[in-house]
This record gives sequence, structure tokens and C-alpha cells, in this order.
Amino acid sequence: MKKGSGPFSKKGPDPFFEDVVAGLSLPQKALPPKYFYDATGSRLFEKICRLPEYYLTRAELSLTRANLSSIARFAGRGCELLEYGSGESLKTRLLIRALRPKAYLPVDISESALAGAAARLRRQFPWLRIVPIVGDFSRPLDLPAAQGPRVAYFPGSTIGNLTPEEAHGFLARGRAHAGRMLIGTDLKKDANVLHAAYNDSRAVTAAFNLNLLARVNRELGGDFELKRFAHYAFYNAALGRIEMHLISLRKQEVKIGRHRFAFERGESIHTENSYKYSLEGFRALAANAGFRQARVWTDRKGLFALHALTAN
Ligand code: SAH
Ligand code: AVI
Repeated sequence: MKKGSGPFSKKGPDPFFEDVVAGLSLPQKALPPKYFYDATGSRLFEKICRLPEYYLTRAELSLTRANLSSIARFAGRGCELLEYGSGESLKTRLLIRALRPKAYLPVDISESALAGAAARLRRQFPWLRIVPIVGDFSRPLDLPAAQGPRVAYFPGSTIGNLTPEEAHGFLARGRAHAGRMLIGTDLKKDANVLHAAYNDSRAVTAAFNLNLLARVNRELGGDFELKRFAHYAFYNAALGRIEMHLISLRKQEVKIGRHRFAFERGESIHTENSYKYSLEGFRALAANAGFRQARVWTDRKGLFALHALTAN
């Protein structure tokens, strides 16, 4: 078990432990996707972004490059740039070059991804004030006071990992952080294209999904046998989302500390939703949370969208 963490940590109850126990006690077992991103998970996600089947990153990069000057006009040069779920801050480099922001505030739950990105950005943009913030955007965030106009950037379709209700709450809270937002969403499309993106031929997505169980073993002393679970991802058309699950390949029991969890053969742990929005669907979601869509850009293939939102 990782030192200083786990159920018996001196720092008080461990939210990871509590969320895992609560999630595995539900009738449909579930684990929150934010726990994918330990150092291994963040590295695996970076690999996913480079897979031929995972079109999302390339589509968003290409639409950002193609529309950089109008994106910069919307954001306003010299603003403070706040980014939620910044990861390796790949697309952000384009924005930093175009906007020359006064400060860059990347927020991420993954300490390792945040530290790696900040070090690279400091080398690439020595003039830029970088304020990395380890935090959880699914809860109220305590941010340093803004010293000028602040624009929030939430690329990658990470908002799609929230349910529409959670996304509404996130946007409503975000109004206190920034009056303008740039949000990347994956668009609805042929289910075969979606299926391939979440079932890649090199099984990197499978490794990313299974790492969640490995992390429970490493940090919470769980005894999941990874070989006894399989990655499963499918498009739920009725709900407009990819669902990722881990399927128990046999009847078994898993221990985490003093807790025991029974699995039937074929029973699943629901690990992630990835919502795909139509342009109108996301515009309506943003409007309900108090944002007007000022602009929207899409890539040439119509795979991905970047929404420019202004608080009403
Ligand atoms: N923005 C990058 C990375 C997307 S991956 C891109 O577009 O490619 C999702 C990122 O959000 C990861 O870096 C992950 O660590 C972070 N993340 C996921 N859930 C989070 C949460 N609840 N709070 C903060 N960061 C979170
Ligand atoms: C971070 N997020 C937007 C990714 C997605 O596509 O939902 C996470 C991911 N899950 C499987 N592959 C990538």
C-alpha cells in the first residue's frame, strides 16, 4: 500500500477509499472516473491520445489550429487562462502562443501530470506566470483571486465524463471563476467510429480501465486479480454516451481492507461515461447553466466542437 494513503491514513478518512467502498456497494457497482488518473493512468491517457482510433485529440488540435485567431479574439489577449483537467497541456500551448496570457492556472487531480506539464511549459514559455493547482473540479474549487479578466478552458471532452446534471453544476460553479469559457465537446457520430475509439486494437484503453483496479490494490491494499476482469466499452445510444465497464470473468470475492465485495460471473463495475453532444444539445445545457454560446468551431470532419461561452 502507498505510504501515507489508504483507509488508515493519519490524515483522516481517505476520499479515494470512501468512494471505492461506496461505489462497490451499489447494486450496479461503479467507480468514479476521476480516479483513473494516478501517474500510470495519466501516462496511459497520453498514449490513448496518440492512438490512430482515438480521433478526439487530433480533431480538437486541428480545429484549434485552424481557428486560432478567432479563438484568441474571443478569449482576449493578455487574459488569465484557467484550465480544468489540464493533463499534459498539449492544446494549451497553441492558446498560450496566440493569447500571451498574463498567467496560466492549470487545475488537475493528477499531481504527476500537472508537475510534468508545468516543467515543460516553464522551459517553453519562460515569460509566463504558471500557477499549477492540484484540485478536483467536481467540487467547489478554491482559486487565487483573479488579477484581470479570466478565461476558463476545458478541452478534451472531459466535460463529457460528467453526467449532464454534474456538467450543469460544474458550469454553474464555473460562473464564479470566469465570465468566458472555451469548452471542447465530442460530437455525436457513427457508433462504429465511437466503438473503435474506446476499443483500440493495441488495448491501451483496456490497460487504462484496468489500471483503476491496480490503483485500488496499490493504494488501498485491495486484492483484485486483474486477469479476472475484462475491459468492456459500448455506445449507449439512448443516453448518448460511451460507457466503460470492467466485467468480472468469474464468480469471485475481492477484499479491500476489512471490506469484502462479491462478484457474479458477468457482473460489471461501471467506470466511466463519455457523453457525446449534438451542437444544439450542448448549447441548451450551457444556456440552462447561465451561459450564452457566442461562437462554436468544429473540425472539417465534424467530429469535435469547441464552444465559446459567455456568462449571462
Ligand atoms: N485536457 C487534456 C487532458 C484530458 S484527460 C486533453 O484535452 O487532452 C482528463 C484530465 O482531467 C486528466 O488530466 C485528469 O487527471 C483530469 N481530471 C479528471 N477528473 C478530474 C477532476 N475531477 N478534477 C480535476 N482534474 C480531473
Ligand atoms: C478524458 N476523457 C475525455 C476521455 C474520454 O474520451 O472520455 C477519457 C477516456 N476514456 C477512455 N478513453 C479515453
